Formats: sequence, structure tokens, C-alpha cells
Amino acid sequence: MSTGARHLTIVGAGLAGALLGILLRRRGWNVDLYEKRGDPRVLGYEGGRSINLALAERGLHALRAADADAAVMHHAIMMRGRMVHIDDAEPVLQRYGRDDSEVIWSVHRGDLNVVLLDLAEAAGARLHFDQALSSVNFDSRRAVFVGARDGSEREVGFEALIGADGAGSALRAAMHRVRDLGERSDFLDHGYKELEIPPTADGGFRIEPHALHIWPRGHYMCIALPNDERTFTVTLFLPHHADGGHGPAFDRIADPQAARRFFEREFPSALALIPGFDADWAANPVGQLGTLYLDRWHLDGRAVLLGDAAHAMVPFHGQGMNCAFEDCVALARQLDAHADLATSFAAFETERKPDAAAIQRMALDNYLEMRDRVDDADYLLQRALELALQDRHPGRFVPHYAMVTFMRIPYSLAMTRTDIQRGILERATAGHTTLDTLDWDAIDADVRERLTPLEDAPA
Ligand code: FAD
Ligand code: E0Q
Repeated sequence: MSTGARHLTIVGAGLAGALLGILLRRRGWNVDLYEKRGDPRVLGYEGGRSINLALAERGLHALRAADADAAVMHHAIMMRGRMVHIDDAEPVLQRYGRDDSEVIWSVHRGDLNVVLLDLAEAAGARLHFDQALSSVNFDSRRAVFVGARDGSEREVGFEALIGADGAGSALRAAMHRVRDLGERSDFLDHGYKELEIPPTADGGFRIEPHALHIWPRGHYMCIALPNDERTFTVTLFLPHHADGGHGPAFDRIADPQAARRFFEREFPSALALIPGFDADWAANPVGQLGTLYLDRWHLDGRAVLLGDAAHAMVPFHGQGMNCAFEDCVALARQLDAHADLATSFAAFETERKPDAAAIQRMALDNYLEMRDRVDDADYLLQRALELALQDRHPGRFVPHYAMVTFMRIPYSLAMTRTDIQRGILERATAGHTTLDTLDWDAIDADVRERLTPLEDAPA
């Protein structure tokens, strides 16, 4: 246990910062949280836009550790699987798990942030809104925060800074000035835009609420997640630039009328659900997506990064927040386990870096799968075989999606086993179009030879 002043300064009171504030206060740390934006409990969140996120077991488990799960789950909507929309056909539900015990949850980002801020404050963390970190002197341990509204500067001393300030982290930039963090970003050549499906006239959901809807179209796609106020947030993922002048792209869609023509052609069933299409298109910006890799996450015992600030990823596995929450629990545990901050931060980095790298790669892999493969016959046969092998080899063959989403085994272990399992599935199904003709003895032998039983597998 450290002895001196147990004080930590968290930069960013978004999802990870607010959760970490709760966990640290409960362990007796004094905590100050500085947030660039205004207090969402006073101002509303992001101008009232409804943005939602998929919460899975890893994130839920971290919320349980902070006693925040009940308040969050009160507003959450169960999503049983992917509802895949192909052209004019009836949409089809692909279940994520075996039954309703294996599901994910759609949560409202603003509500989630407010729940966590209330709990952090109740636990005794001091919250400072409208305060953007602008510069840091790591020698004198003083940080400058700028009032986001009036431009006023405020200098505060710190023992250590924790960067939960997201993908564009100001703390990361300040650390980089005194130590090369080995930073590299791979921006995706695809961006995203959010649109909204409102409730029906009598206040109901316009489409099945208990699903994550996907309209896959090869090089691009739309998704929709339910909100508890009976709306859905639709996200279009599309290339920024036309590939060799061909194919739809954000830079070839000049105005909402052109966007509408694109949707009339490619997503007519989605367009019919979005009466405010033109206004949404004009109002909502195109967002950037990418993966951020760092060789180092900490500056001895003076600063450490977590969540998107350390390892932003593309959103196609719905795990960025879940991973950021897992980081919070891991950092709190390492702070308990070691006497000095430098050792705790180093142990945290060693523990989490391989797992962050694994989910970053799996998230990139999942984009191709979502936009191009979910309606493909080979893919569906391999999915059916995954489920059959899960029954034949309980605890040994666990489908990729379940390892990432319903379990808490390290992401790096999930990735290694996924790679092995993919080989088994490909060898087993090559040349087949149905499970009935497979050579089950050979497949079972392949599974037993290549996969050891998992310790903490679902029964
Ligand atoms: P953030 O939530 O970005 O919080 C950072 C905070 O720091 C913000 O409040 C910001 O205002 C503040 N800040 C920034 N700069 C400063 C500064 N200089 N000084 C002080 N404060 C500052 N993840 C999932 O798990 N499931 C999903 O379904 C999912 N869907 C996604 C869909 C999209 C389109 C995108 C882009 C991401 C999605 N994610 C999802 C990822 C998820 O949003 C992030 O991983 C998560 O928000 C990371 O949390 P964080 O606390 O690290 O950063
Ligand atoms: C989930 C839940 C933005 C986003 C969030 C998600 C998912 C997807 C596709 C996207 C992955 C999946 N997924 O359905 O396999 O499970 O969060 Cl695009």
C-alpha cells in the first residue's frame, strides 16, 4: 500500500473516467476529475442527441464492481441477436448466443455517463466541468486546465494524472512531449453518420426492439440500436472517398438530396423509417474511425493512459467501452497491489496491452464480416458448425462471439483460440454446403487435438 497522499487526478469524465472515479474513491483514494465539457446533468448530453452503445459482459461486470449495474440496466434494452436486412426480404434474426442468458444490451451513452457521474460524486470524487487539460509540467507536477467557455486558465498541482480523455487525448500529447510513446494511428478509410428512427404515432418501436439491426451492403452498411424512448439510432458506415471514382462515398454525396437518392437505391427499407432524414443528414457530422497503437501507456509514476486514450479501436465489435471499463477494474486492482504508482502503472500496461491489441485486431476483422459476410452461405454454414461444436465439446469449443462478448477470458486468449477455431471450421466445411455431409469423427479429433478445455467456460 502506498503511504503518502493518496490522490489521483483523472483527466476526462466520460465513460472510463467516471467509472474509475467511483472505483478509486471506494478504495480510499482522493480523486479529482476534470472534464472538458459542461455537466451533462445540467446541460443535457451532446445537445440531446441519442447515441447508444452495446454493453456486454465485460462492461457489465465492471459496472457491478462499482454497484452501478442496477441503475444502468434499468434503462437498457436487450438485444438477442443481429437482425439482418437484405433487400426486400423479411429480416432474419441471427441469435448472438444460445438463449436469453446470452444477449447484449443497448444503453444510452448520456444516461450511462450521468449514472456514473452521480455515483462518483456520491462516493466523494470532486468533479470539475468545463475544464480542458491544455498543458502539463511533469517536473513540477503542475497541469493547466482551460475553461472551455470563458478561456480562463487554472493551474493545479497533481501527484499523478490518469488520462481517460478519449481518442484525441490531450494528456497523451503532453506525455509525448517528454517521452516518445511510440504512437501510430491507422485511420480507416470509412467514416460514419448517425440518423434517427423516431417512435410510431402511438409511441411504439417501428421495428423489432430486441435486436441490433444490420443492413449489410458489401463495402458499406447501416446498423440500428434501440433506445428506451422507443427510437433507434441508425449509423451509416461508408467510405470517405470513392475508390477510383467508383462506388458510393461521403465525398460523392454533396447534399441531403443526394444522400436520399443513395438511400432510395441502397437502403429503401431503412429510409422509410427515417422521416427526418434530410435534417439528420445536414445536422450530424461525418465521424472518423481508426485504431491507435502506443508502445507505452505511462510516464513512470506521473501519468498513465487508459480506454480510448491508450488504444482507440474501430467500433465493429461493440467492445471499445467494454474494454475501457475492463481497464478501469484492472488499474484499480494494480493500484491496490503495489506500493508505488510507477510499479502499478507498469503492471497495468503489461497486463492490458496484449488484450487491447487483440480486441483492436478482432474489431477490424469484424467489419468485413458484418458488411460483407453475414448473408453469405459459407459464413452461415461455419456459424452453424460453431454452434454444433459448442454442444459436442462444451467448455472446449466456444464460438468466437461468445468468448469476446459473454465471457471475461483475456481478449488475447479469445483471439488465439478464434484463430485456431477458424482453421478447424474452414477445413471441416471446405467443399460442403450442409452440416449433414460433414466428417464428424475427423472434426472431433481436430477439435480435441488443437483446443484445450477453457477454465471459465459457460456450461
Ligand atoms: P470517451 O468516452 O471518449 O470520454 C473521454 C472524455 O474526455 C469525454 O468526456 C471528453 O469530453 C473528455 N475530454 C477530452 N479531451 C479532454 C481534455 N483535454 N480535458 C478534459 N477532458 C477531456 N463501444 C462499445 O463498447 N460498444 C459499442 O456499441 C460501441 N459503439 C460505438 C460506435 C461508434 C460510432 C463509435 C465511434 C464508438 C463506439 N464504441 C462502442 C466505443 C466507445 O464509444 C469508446 O470506446 C468509449 O467511449 C471510450 O471511453 P473513454 O472514457 O475512454 O473515452
Ligand atoms: C455487437 C454489438 C457499432 C457496432 C456495435 C456493435 C456491433 C456491431 C456490428 C457494430 C458486433 C456484432 N456488434 O454484431 O457482431 O455485437 O456492438 Cl457495427
